[in-house]
Amino acid sequence: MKILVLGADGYIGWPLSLRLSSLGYDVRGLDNFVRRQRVQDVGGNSVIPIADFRIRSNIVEIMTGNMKYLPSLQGYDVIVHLAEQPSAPFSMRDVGSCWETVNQNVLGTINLLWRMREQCPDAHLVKLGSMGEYGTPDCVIPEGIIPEECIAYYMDVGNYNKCVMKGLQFPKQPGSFYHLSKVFDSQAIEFACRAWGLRSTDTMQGIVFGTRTSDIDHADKATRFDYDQYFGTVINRFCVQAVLGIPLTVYGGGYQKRGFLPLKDSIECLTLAIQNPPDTGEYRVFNQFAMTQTVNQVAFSVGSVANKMGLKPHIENVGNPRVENEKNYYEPKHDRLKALGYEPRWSLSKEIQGVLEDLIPHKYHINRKVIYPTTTWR
Ligand code: USQ
Repeated sequence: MKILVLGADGYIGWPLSLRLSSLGYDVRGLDNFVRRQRVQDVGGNSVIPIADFRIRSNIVEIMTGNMKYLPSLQGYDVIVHLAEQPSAPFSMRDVGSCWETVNQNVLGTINLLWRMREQCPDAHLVKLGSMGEYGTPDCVIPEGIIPEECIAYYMDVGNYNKCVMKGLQFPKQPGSFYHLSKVFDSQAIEFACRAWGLRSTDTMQGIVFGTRTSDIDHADKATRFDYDQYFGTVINRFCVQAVLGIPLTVYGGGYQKRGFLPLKDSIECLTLAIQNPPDTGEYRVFNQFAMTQTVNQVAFSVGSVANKMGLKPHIENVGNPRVENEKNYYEPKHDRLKALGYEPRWSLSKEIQGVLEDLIPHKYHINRKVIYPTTTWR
C-alpha cells in the first residue's frame, strides 16, 4: 500500500507515519511545518524536544508543501488528512487566527477532494474530524449517519408530520470556529463521496493525550507535546501543571463530559481504518475514543497519580473562558472500531504516570506564562 500522510510533522501525524512505515507500507509525508511556528508565536514550545525536520525525513520521507499546492497524488492507495489547524481556542483568538483556521482547514480539504477526484479517485481518504463537531446534544450520538430506527414527528399548522431521518447526517452543533471548519469538511467529504464516488473514513476523534507509542523508542522519534492555552489539550495540560506544581485549571464547574483516548490508541484506530477501507462511494464515520470522563474526573486522576509520585498538584476551578454546556449528557456510540478489533487495554492512571515521567526531565523547558487562558469565547 502506498500512503500519503498530510500533516506528517504533527502530534499524531508523526507517530502515525512511524507506525505505517514499521508495518512495511510505502509511506510519504507532507507538511508545511506551520505548527512549529504557530506554537512558537504564542510563546509555547514542545516540552519534549522533537527532531529537526531533516532528521525526521531520514526516518520517514517528509516533503515540504501545503494543502494549496499539493504534490501529485497519482499512485497513492490511501491519503491520510491530518493537515489542519487543530486548536479551538486559536480559532477564537481574533479574526486573523479564525481566518487562518477556516482558510487552512476548509479550503485545504476542498482542494484535496478535487485533486483526489482528478488523480486518485479510487484512493481511500482517511480524514481527521472531531467529536466536537456534534457538540453536546441531549441524546445518544450515532456514528455520523442517523440509523434506521430514527423517525422524527413534528407539528406544523394543523398537520402532524412524520419524517424518516435514516441516512441523513446527524445534526451538528460545533462549539468553536475550529470545530465548525471540521463540520464543513465532513459535509464536503460526504458530498464528494455521493457525487464523485470517492471513498472516505471521517474520524470523529475525542481528546488525545499522552507521549508514547510502541514506535517511539529513541529521542529522534519523540512526538511534540504542547501545553500552552491554545495548542495544549486538557489532560496534557493538567500533566504539565502537575509537574510544575501550579493549579490544574478546571474551566467552570468541570462537569463537561468528553471522549478521551491515548495517543497509542489514536494511531491504532487510524491504522485499523487504513487496513479496512470502505467501498467505492462510501462515506463512513467512526467515533474514535476509548472512554468518557468529566473534566473533574480527569483532573482528579492526574492529581492522584501526581500525588503518589511526590508532586504537589492542586486543582482550581477557574472562570470558564469558553461558551459550552458545563453539565452535559454524553453517550456517543463507538462500535465500528471495536467491530474491527479495537479494544482499549490500558489504565488511565498508568498512562498518566507515563506522561508525568516523560515530562519531569524536561520541565525546565516549560514557559509558565502561556498556560493560563486569556482568550475567551464571549
Ligand atoms: N478544559 C479545561 N481546562 C483546560 C483546558 C480545557 O477545563 O485547561 C476543558 C474545556 O473547557 C473543554 C474540555 O476541557 O470542556 C476539552 O478541552 P480541550 O482543549 O482539551 O479540547 P477541545 O478544545 O475540545 O479540542 C480538542 C482538540 C481538537 C479535537 C477535540 C476533540 O484540540 O483538535 O478535535 O479535542 S473533542 O473535544 O471531543 O471535540
